[in-house]
Amino acid sequence: MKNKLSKLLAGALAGVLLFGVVGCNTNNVNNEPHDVPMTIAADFTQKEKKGNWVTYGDCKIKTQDGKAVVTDRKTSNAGVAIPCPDYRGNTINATASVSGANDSVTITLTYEVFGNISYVNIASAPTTEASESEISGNIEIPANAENALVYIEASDVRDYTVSSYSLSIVGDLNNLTGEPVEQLADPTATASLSAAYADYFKFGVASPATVMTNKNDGFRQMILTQFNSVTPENELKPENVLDRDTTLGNVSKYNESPALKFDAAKPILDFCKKNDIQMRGHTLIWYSQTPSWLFYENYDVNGQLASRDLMLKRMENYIAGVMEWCEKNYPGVIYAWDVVNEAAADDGGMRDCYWKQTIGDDYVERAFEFARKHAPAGVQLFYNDYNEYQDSKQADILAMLKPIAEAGNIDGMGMQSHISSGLNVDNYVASMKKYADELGVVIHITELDVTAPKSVNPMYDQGVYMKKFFEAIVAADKDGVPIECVTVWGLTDDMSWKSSSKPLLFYGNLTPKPAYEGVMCALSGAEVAKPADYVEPKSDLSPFFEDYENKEYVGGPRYSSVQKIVGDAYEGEYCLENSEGYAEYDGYSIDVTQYAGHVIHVSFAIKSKADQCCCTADIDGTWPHICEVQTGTDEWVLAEGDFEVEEGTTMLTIYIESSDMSPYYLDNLKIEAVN
Ligand code: 9MR
Repeated sequence: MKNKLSKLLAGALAGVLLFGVVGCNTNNVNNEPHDVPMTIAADFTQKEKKGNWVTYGDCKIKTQDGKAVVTDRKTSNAGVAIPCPDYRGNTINATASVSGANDSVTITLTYEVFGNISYVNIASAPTTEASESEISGNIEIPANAENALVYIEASDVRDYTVSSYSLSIVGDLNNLTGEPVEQLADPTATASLSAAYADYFKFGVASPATVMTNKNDGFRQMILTQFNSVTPENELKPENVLDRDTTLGNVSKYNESPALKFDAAKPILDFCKKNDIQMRGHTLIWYSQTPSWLFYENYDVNGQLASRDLMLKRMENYIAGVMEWCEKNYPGVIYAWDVVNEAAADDGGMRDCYWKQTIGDDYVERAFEFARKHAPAGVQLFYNDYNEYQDSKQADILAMLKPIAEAGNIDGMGMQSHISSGLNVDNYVASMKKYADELGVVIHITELDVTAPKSVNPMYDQGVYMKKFFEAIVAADKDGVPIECVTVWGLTDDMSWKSSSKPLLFYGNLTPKPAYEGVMCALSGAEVAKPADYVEPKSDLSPFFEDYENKEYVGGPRYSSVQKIVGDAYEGEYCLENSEGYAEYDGYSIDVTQYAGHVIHVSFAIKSKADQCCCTADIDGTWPHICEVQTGTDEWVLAEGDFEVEEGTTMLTIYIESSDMSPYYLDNLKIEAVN
């Protein structure tokens, strides 16, 4: 075993050192160096293109009183967009003011990397028809991204109006207009993950269909070399499978059984069939990426929601239709289906959604019943969710799935595992074992990606964490926890739905990352190599102090909140403003890993219109408050508290959050070790 592994690792290293060039990219970027504006603002007094905006997807946009009114939206992602191809390699801020009857609106970045299209959500906000919501967030665009464009999508296909929309560079401009994008490395030179893990579980990957139609063969070679299970990233989701035009074209014919189409998924199914790779079907019943018309009488979103009986028929026919079509045309390719995705709510109980509203709380049970009835023999049925390892969410999921397991209608728990390298692997493995024991099901890790830490050596630290994570799951597998497949959610960092957090095993040009090496080292016992640019982490316990007088700060947003130095300070001239977060818990965040093994004392002055502000530690799905303070009067108040940073902590951030989305202002932030 050891010999086989050292050969595999030698192969991996050769892959890094000798990467051959495969394929060439479709470089649509204007490679002549030219000036790039720091801000691109849509001008809705001007026509498309001339006003810096374009129409994205199938919808109509008319300009009126300096606003863009978006109507006839055939899909929820159709709307106003700003192209920003010259912004590649930069962090940008996107800000829009939107009103409309959709529940929420999202700003999304899309770009092409080496022929594959990626979509990255930047920020979301609830919307109403009566008032405007401001949506704002930051995102990093990969240096190799071509045709970058930022568009406004919505939870629904209802109209929306945009009164302002702009993109701007955060920090200094990185002008790459004169730089060609990189070349792809030869993926066949990298040792195979699926071969290395063959004794334990399948090693899978999520892929978009663009990989199969891409003129760069590298991505297909990568799948064939590395993985033995494939999940279509979006192509088998209801929004791609439901045939809107045919269904709405003959409502009485399709009333109980919406028409289906499989054009989006065919290239992936063909690839899997041809290459004898098994597929995880993802996903049948989901609150998201399912068009709202499915849930209405006569499929008319302006009418009434359909009755329970009708929705049960539509649900059964949808599940049966998808499973039967796949089995008939691609027999044996799909070995597992995510029957229901993300039915548990983040704040406890079941998530409110159209399925629950129309059918009732038993919609999950009914879905599994129908799936069992129509699934080909031997195809495994899964429930799939995120934050599934957190105690309270796990309790809700277990309660929901118990009757389904008792009825014999579920075979597996899909642990999505969108995690960070702060997650405690022992707790994670314990939760995995609990699912298997209490439900009598097998386990698939279905969407693994690991946010790189905001440390001085993020790629290396992520690699070290991957080693620990895979050591723990291999140990669990050896101990009898039935882990049958581990799927990573994407091929490369640049293709990831959260590309800014660099969560995958391969860089954008297909070279393996330290994260890949960590996965391999989990089997060989070798240490992840320190990179040439490794920086010794600070080990001194000198106190941390920020008064913002020199306009500098070392922390950053927990997700996408925006920090600005502003006046009106508690003391001196300047303080730090935190605003425009993705949620209340998206605040200013600071790495305190250097204090491992010590109790820290945190103190600061804070001002906010929100009723309460807290300083919180970010530990694997538990968020202990270090201190809480009543704000709300918009006066400065002082806060302080102590917290033990456990010995052996490899990554810990603390952050400041508020009870609502009002901005907060921070001054004199001090962190010191007190023992
Ligand atoms: O990776 C998918 C991304 O391309 C889509 O834009 C997004 C839309 O919701 O869905 C992503 O995949 C999700 C998966 O289907 C279910 N679990 C969460 C994943 C990440 O959002």
